[in-house]
Amino acid sequence: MEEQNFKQQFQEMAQNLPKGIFHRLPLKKLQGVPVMNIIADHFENIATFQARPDDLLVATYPKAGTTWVQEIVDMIDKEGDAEKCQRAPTFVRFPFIDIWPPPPLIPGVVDAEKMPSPRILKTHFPFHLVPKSFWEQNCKVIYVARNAKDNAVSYYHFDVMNQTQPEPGTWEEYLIKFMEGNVGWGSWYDHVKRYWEKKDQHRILYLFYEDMKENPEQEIRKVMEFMEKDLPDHVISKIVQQTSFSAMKENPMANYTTVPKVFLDHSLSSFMRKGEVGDWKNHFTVAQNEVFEEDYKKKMAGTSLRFRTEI
Ligand code: PPS
Repeated sequence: MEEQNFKQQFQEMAQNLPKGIFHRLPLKKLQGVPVMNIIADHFENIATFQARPDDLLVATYPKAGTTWVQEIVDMIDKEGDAEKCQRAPTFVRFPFIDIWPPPPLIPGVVDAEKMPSPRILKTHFPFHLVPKSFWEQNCKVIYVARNAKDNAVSYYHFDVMNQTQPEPGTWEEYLIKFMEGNVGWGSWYDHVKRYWEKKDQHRILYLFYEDMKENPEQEIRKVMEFMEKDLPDHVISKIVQQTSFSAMKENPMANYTTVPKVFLDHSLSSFMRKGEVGDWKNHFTVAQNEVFEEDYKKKMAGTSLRFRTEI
């Protein structure tokens, strides 16, 4: 289906939704983690999702590079055939299993159930909320982590444009909420640490946004090996090009522009905003940085996990 058809189809669906049903949903605690109320209220249905052994789960804290890795995985799976990867927008190609929206929208797990194998699925759940069947089935998981400062900046801009997320407030207010873990899907610190601790007990490939930026080919090769694929050099070069920020920003099937304005308002900020390492320097004041660093040391004490905030 063409871009315009998707746009039209989603637009019609959005127009038929009861007004405001999806607007700035409040967060609700789920096993200690703040999540959108529509997740907490339906978690029983999500937690019992049946994973299949050949599922590949892309797991991330929001705004860590999910869409980027999804595109890489799809391009590897389709052996560099960009046309096949443009069959549908990101959120149709890869069901987002966390969300249980009100009808007529379809929950991610319901979409996934109908999908033939092998499936590529998305989650932002912290490790302990991922449906147990993924671990029982020994599924492969690709986890992407991004340094906390850039992650917070990206999440702030996203919450400005994402009309389903709580109002972010000012950057100053938002940064405090981020440090307290009082944002959707909870604490960045707990999220990245827990997957890091668990990565050797499960089939988890732990990637860093900063490494992907610095050396995309090297990281794409890691993903390819993890997927047990062997592609020739010219195909890998094509994947590097096709999954670059500039290519994905222009790709309507990867840049979320097919999503109606009632959900994502691109006039406030783009989904494909900057795609850089170190943009935090344009947002953090010196004082904010000092407080952040002090708090970071405490929250990250005792882990061997290290991030780069510049490359
Ligand atoms: S989401 O909503 O959680 O799925 O968002 P997610 O895809 O995890 O994160 C969006 C941020 O990733 C950037 N991005 C990229 N950076 C570099 N290269 C590529 N190809 C790429 N694709 C997406 C996107 O621009 C968001 O980051 P910011 O810093 O806001 O620009």
